Amino acid sequence: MTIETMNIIDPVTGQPKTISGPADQINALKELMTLVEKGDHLKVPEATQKALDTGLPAIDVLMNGLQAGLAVVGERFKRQAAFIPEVLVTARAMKAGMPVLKPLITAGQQKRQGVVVLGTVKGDLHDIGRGIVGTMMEGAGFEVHDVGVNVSPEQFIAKIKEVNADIIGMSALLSTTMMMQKATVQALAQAGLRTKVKVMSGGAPVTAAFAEEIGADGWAPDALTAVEAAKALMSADWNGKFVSGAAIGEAQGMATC
Ligand code: B1M
Repeated sequence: MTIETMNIIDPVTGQPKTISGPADQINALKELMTLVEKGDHLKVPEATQKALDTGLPAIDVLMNGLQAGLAVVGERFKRQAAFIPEVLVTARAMKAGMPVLKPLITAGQQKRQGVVVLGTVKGDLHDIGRGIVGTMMEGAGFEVHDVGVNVSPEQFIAKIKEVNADIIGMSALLSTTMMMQKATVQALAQAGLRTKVKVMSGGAPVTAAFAEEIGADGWAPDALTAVEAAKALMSADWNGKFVSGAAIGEAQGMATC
C-alpha cells in the first residue's frame, strides 16, 4: 500500500501539522481541502462522499478535509491576504459538506444525555464552529436546540424556559463579543435560572480562565471535548466544580475537532 502525506493547518491550534495515510484517503482529503479553499460549494458534497467512500471516518473527513480547507483561508484572512468575500465563499463551501457527514455523526445514539440550548452570542455572526459543536452533541445523544447567531440574553432565556434546558452553550468568536457571554450569565442569574441551567462557554478567543471568571460551569476548546465537558456536567458525579473539556480530552488522549 502506498502511503501519502499532506500538510494542513490544524483547525483548532492554527499550527502546521502533517498527516499521513493510504494514498487514496490522503488524495481524497487533499481534493476536498482544495475545493473548500477554492470555495467550490457545488463539488464539495460529492468530494465529501468520495472521501468517506475510501473508508475514512466522518470525523477525519470533517477535520482534515472540510475544516482544513477553511483553515487555509482563515490563515490568509489573518495576514490580510484574503478578504471577507473570499472567507464567506469558503465558509459556504465548508458548510456544503456538513449534510453529508451529519447523518453519520448523529446516527445510532439512543441514550438521551440532556437538553442543550446552543447559540452564538449577541453581536457575533460566526456560526461554523457552533454548528459543529451542535452536530457533535447531537451525535452524543444530546437534544440540541440551536438558536442561531446574534442571540441576545433574552432570546437565550426564552428558549431555555421553552425547552426546559439543562445546559446553555454560548459561542463567541470575537474578542469584542466575548463579554456578551458574561452579560448572558448575569441575565440568567437575574431571571432566577442560574442554578437550574449549566453554563458552557466556548469559541476561539475564549480561554478556560475567562470562562471560569465569568461564572461558566464548563468550557472546551473544540467540538469533541465540548461533548465530553457537557457529559461531565450532566453526570450525577458532577460536584459543581468548573469542567475543562481540554483537561478531559488530554486525560483521554483525544484528538481535537
Ligand atoms: Co471572522 N473573524 N469576522 N468571519 N473569521 C475571525 C474569528 C478572526 C479571528 C479572523 C482574524 O482576523 N484573525 C477575527 C476575530 C479577531 C478577534 O476578535 N479575536 C474575525 C473578525 C475580525 C471578523 C469581522 C469583525 C471582520 C470585519 O467585518 N472586519 C467580522 C465580524 C462579523 C460579526 O460576527 N459581527 C467577521 C466576519 C466573518 C465572516 C462572516 C466573513 C465569516 C463567518 C462565516 C460564518 O460563520 N458563517 C468569518 C470567518 C469564517 C472567520 C474565520 C476565518 C474562521 C472562523 C471559523 O469558522 N473557524 C476566523 C479566523 C480563524 O479562525 N482562522 C475569523 C472554523 C471553526 C470550526 O472554528 O469557530 O473556532 P471555531 O469553532 C471551534 C472552537 O472554537 C470550538 O469548537 C469549534 C469546533 O472545533 N467552539 C466551541 C466554538 N463554539 C463553541 C462553544 C462551546 C465549546 C466549544 O461550548 C458552548
